[in-house]
Amino acid sequence: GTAQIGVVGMAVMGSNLARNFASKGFKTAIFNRSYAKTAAVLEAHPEAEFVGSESVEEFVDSLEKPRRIIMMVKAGPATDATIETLIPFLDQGDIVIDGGNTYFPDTRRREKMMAEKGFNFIGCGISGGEEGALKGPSMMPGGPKESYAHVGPILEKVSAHYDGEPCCTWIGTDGAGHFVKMVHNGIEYADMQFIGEAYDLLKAVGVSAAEAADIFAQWNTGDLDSYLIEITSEVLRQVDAETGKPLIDVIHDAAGMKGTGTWTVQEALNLGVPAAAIAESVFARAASSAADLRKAAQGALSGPDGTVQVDDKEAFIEDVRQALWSAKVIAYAQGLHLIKVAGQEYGWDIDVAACARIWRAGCIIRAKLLDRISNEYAAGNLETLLEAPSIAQGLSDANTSWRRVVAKATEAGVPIPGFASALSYYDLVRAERTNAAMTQGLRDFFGSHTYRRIDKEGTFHTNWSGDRTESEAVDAH
Ligand code: NBP
Repeated sequence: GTAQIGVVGMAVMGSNLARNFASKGFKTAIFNRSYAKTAAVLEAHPEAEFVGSESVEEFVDSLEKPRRIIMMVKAGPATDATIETLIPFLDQGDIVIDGGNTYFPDTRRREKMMAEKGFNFIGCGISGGEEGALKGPSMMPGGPKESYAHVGPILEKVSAHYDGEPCCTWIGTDGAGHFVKMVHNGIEYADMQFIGEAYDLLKAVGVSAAEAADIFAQWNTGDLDSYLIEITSEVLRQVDAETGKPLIDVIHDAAGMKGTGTWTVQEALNLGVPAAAIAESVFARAASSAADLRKAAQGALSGPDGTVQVDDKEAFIEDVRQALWSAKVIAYAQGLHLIKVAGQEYGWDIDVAACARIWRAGCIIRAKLLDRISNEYAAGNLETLLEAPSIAQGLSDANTSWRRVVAKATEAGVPIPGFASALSYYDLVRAERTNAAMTQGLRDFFGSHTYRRIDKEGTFHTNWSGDRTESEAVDAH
């Protein structure tokens, strides 16, 4: 065969990605389980150098060796089924890439299975939706490093670019790429939750949707410059044709989700990584959709009506901007910390700076801040983003504003689970001493779980039910 790359799955993402490959000059083989989609793509895009096949065998044969095949099919069983149909026709050394939103343990399992058969398997997180697939997404490939040399240049060419640098790089072995994509989505949940809280607070001081659209557009010219802030302005400016009201006021306030945010939080819990601001963002969506819970609580609970009283409205709006920036930084810090810990835990050897670098364009969380974050990680071996000098300084400068916003919102009864959780994290991780001493004391009291002391080595237990003397415990529970 002569095609340089093959795409399996001609739904929205696959067809756009295939067009992207073709537009960059790659002869592209295309295939879909049911031929109708392939035929439709061939017909709609005569300009593209496609090789369409009706059978898997024909498709695999149309590719030059070692083959490069990227699957863009539904995550889960459909991906396993697609791999199974490819296997009989593959040769040793061929490379199969899964570009779907796959849960990373599945990628680890598939990579192992494929390696045992002599095939290379790459799990590649792809962000940017339909437009990204067509014009340049952010790509997060993980798998055998040697095989990246063969596919990397092609992926880098079709990926988004930031200052001429591709938003695609080898992330790490087996599931690393899909893990990083998962955390990207977790951060995306937090980003969006914070934007929602910021808008709620603007409304609470009497800002209209149209005014808020201008405010977000203004914020987008500064430190908050990002895709999500930009489209927030667009959403706020939209007027509903039917009612003449701002569209935002007629959209049902129950948020959907597809699972990647939940996976991020589950993984944070598995690894014991504090990522509460991201978790609050997932829980906020769950709360929004818990109709029965909300109805029952609305009927029973009282409190302030959500109006924020301020003397200086402009100053408060600036405070909200600072709070939004600060909370956003915390979500990035939590997500990147999760990536760092997972990289150690799973032996992925992840370069955190590179993750931030390839998120600068193409993906949903693309933001000016990511350039600074990637530079900070590249400059020093950071345990947390929060210790980076420019970040710590920024948070310090914004701190009074952030606290004022949390206090005002709390007084007024405006729910701000994201802003408040992010601020608690800030105070928790910088505290010299946490309240965990109490937890340890209580655990020792009711369960003889023992504790350590600040002034000497060893594990201790107090005889709470007897004479209350302390003894050194031999066997820590
Ligand atoms: P879908 O997720 O809707 O999947 C449709 C494709 O999967 C079709 O090609 C379909 O073939 C194929 N397929 C199914 Br369903 N079951 C199959 C099976 N048992 N065997 C073989 N093929 C099967 O497509 P999409 O929205 O283009 O997304 C593709 C992937 O990209 C997904 O994993 C998605 O999560 C991921 N992704 C999506 C976005 C986005 O913004 N939409 C962004 C980033 C990543 P058929 O035509 O024969 O039914």
